[in-house]
Amino acid sequence: RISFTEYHRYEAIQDYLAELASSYPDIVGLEEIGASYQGSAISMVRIGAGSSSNPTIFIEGGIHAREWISPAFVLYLIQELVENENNRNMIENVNWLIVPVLNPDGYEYTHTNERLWRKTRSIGSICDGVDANRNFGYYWMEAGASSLECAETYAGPTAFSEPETSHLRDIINENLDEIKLFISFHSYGNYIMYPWGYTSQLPYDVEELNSLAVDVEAAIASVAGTRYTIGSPPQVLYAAAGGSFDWVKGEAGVDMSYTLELPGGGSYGFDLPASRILDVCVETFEGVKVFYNYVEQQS
Ligand code: 0X9
Ligand code: ZN
Repeated sequence: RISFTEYHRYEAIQDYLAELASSYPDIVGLEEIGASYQGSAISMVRIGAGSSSNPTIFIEGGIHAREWISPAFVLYLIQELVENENNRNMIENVNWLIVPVLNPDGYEYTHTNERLWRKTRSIGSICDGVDANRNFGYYWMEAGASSLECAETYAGPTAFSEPETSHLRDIINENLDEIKLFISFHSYGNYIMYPWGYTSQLPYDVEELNSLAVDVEAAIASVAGTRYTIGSPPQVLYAAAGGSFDWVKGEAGVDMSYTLELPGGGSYGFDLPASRILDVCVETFEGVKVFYNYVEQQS
């Protein structure tokens, strides 16, 4: 088991996932999608208690190193899916592919060296690290991304220069037939965003993306009154190309693709106090149930 009263180091997260896979071999699979730049295994959990051809929801956490509530929530989601009997339908009717920490090198660096590190840890010529959420190859570098190595939003020397983003691309491509919905978890600011990040133009199916987001927002708000803002990144935040969710929709063709910015707190917004983890997890899980219901009803 793992606690939700503190944030965990990468090794503890990996140990928890291994323990879960060995305790529930019939419903939990643990795979390595590849190695990070520094050689850590990037894990993906496969959860399902129904047919392997069931529709699948893909969850990405921890792409940005300092946004600790993202992996924390994703681990809570995993625990609820696997260990809470009341959620059995959620794994009988839908399969889940979940990467809790896409950027483990950066995540560890925020624990050991620099709490507010955002990027990967690939070595550069002047500065290290690439913003993994500017590194995906769909209108790469078109907006809101920097070509300067030292910038916080450095998009990298080329699209998919980072092993972390190229592994995510490959594992999504390998499971494309089943993936019906994608969510990337970030913090902070309470936003439910859908594509496009790279342009202020809206996708052809914006009405469907928006109406599901409205239902998710209402479900989250119903728990403790936490409100989210809904829209595309240029509408509600800023334009930015190279995000995973744009690539997932535009290139991989998974139409229902979202980015959630979970609530902030602490001194910098990214350092939500550990005492707040569980409340955020409980309300956010209600939102994920709505995403689940949508996918289940489509099938
Ligand atoms: O800038 C980002 O990548 C996200 N915000 S954060 O504060 N978590 O860094 C916003 C992502 C929205 N998606 C894109 N614009 N691609
Ligand atoms: Zn982020």
